[in-house]
Amino acid sequence: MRVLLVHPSALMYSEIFLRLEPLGLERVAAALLDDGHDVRLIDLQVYRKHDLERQLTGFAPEAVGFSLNYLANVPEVVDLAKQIKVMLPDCFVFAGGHSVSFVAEQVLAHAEGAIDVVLKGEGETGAPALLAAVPDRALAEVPGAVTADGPGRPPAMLHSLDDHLPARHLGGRRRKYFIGVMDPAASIEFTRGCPWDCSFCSAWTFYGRSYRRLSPEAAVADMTRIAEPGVFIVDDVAFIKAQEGDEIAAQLEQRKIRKKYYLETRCDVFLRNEEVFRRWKRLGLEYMFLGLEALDEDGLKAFRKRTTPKVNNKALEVARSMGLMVAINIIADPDWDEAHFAFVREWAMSVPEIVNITVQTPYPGTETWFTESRHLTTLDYRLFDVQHAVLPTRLPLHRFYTELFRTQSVLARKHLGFAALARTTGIAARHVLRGQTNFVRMIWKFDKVYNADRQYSEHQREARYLLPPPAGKPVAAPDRKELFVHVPLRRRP
Ligand code: B12
Ligand code: SF4
Repeated sequence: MRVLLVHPSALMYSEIFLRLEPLGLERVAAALLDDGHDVRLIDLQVYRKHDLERQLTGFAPEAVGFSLNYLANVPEVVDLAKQIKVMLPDCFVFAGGHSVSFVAEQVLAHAEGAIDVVLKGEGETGAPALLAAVPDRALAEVPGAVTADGPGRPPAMLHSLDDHLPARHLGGRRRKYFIGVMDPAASIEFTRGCPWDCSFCSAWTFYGRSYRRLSPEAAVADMTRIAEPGVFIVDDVAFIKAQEGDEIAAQLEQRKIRKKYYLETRCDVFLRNEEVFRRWKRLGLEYMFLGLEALDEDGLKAFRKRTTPKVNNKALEVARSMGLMVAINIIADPDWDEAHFAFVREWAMSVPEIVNITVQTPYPGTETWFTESRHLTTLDYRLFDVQHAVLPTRLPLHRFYTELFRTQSVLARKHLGFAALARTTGIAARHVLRGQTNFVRMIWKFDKVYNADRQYSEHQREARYLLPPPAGKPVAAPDRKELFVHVPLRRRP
């Protein structure tokens, strides 16, 4: 079958700090190629809509599959699906990915028949099975498939992550993918899932709190296929088990593979497995993202982070001593007032790390979606991107954004502004000379993207598709199995 896979356009966040290859979609593409399909992939983060239209007329796909990892992309994908059904009425349209797995029925309803199936869970097993079922319309039999008639069988977990390494060659425009000064950068996956259970996060609920890994051989084989000098390791929590990080490191050392790496991990994991991180530092680890989320004990408890400010501070200290560049995330509560923002600004300026602030957002698939006692002030999917306030703000909304962006901009200037530019001029010049302008453009784009007026006005737009509110809220945390998309084998009754 001729299959076109589509990744939607970038969200606000990606306009500045990073833009990464659609790794999940590339793995789905690999599985479909292995099954003998003729597959093309277009990423609207780096291509325009007219490029998509050209593919639709030139390639005339028999099936189009959308990646919907982000809730904020739902309206765009629903509208594109509707246009495709007008252009190619016989084309089979399906969507899969993280967020859509939690709102499958609603997205099918918004699409009014333009999306035939939402495929919940991992796509490597589901997508080939789905396309095989299309000729006989035996869609309800496919694990994970949800149709207008409702859900069918539960999604199946991939037997081995070593299968279907990403089809990176399909994307094109790879030089557009970057993260900060790592420009260009590719992405790689070593492990999947997370054994923790933070209340605001759906990474663990998607995979039923399971945690799996690629074999070190497959991980390194994938690394050898990457041409880019920078690599973003997409794992939710990198190197949870020291041995796993060591095994990959040993093979990279043996093959003398050196790259610049960026990864995300937890403070307690970093401290526990300090030696592995030191080894990776020698291999080229430069940047590390630590999700601190809150500065105080109560905040950490509320998020069920299962760590303490003491552990977090110690991790920052050790990372500094190792010469790692650390980025940390703090979640802004819509209840913050001016004094709280000022406190966070002061704290952030007192530490050498890059500080990033996101806005607390209850997402379907998380516990807070059910337990948050404040009423959502909007159900517009586009605002669920952790940059907008969807819960009532203590300050008037515009004032909240003014404070948020004052804080963002103080922090950005600390790293991206004139002082930082003076330090990074060498880097910037080298990038431009190599034709890599992503990083340089990002430095100058900040004020255009992060702007209180823009943010506030986005609340005034007409919303054609509304997220269904959680029923009967607030409630106690639901039975966690009800939150799971995948039920790991050992937990099945
Ligand atoms: C790496 C990552 C990123 C990367 C982006 C990678 C990329 N270009 O896709 C970066 C750092 C840029 C990023 C940014 C953001 N992220 Co992010 N990210 C992740 C993370 C940790 C892993 C995703 C990943 O690459 N996994 C590995 C690949 C192989 O798996 P996958 O993409 O999920 O694909 C599989 C399935 O989803 C499915 N699938 C995917 N596409 C398709 C398509 C079809 C047709 C089918 C059938 C199946 C299918 O099959 C794939 C293979 O099994 C997830 C958490 C998680 N564990 O999922 C959060 C996560 C997806 N991100 C999240 C958020 C909130 C964001 C941001 C909005 C804000 C932020 N500060 O983090 C921004 C917005 C990004 C944007 N679109 O512009 C939330 C999503 C919340 C939501 N419900 O919308 C998540 C779940 C984290 C969380 N804390 O809950 N993110
Ligand atoms: S926030 Fe991090 S540690 Fe917590 S559940 Fe999500 S991925 Fe795991």
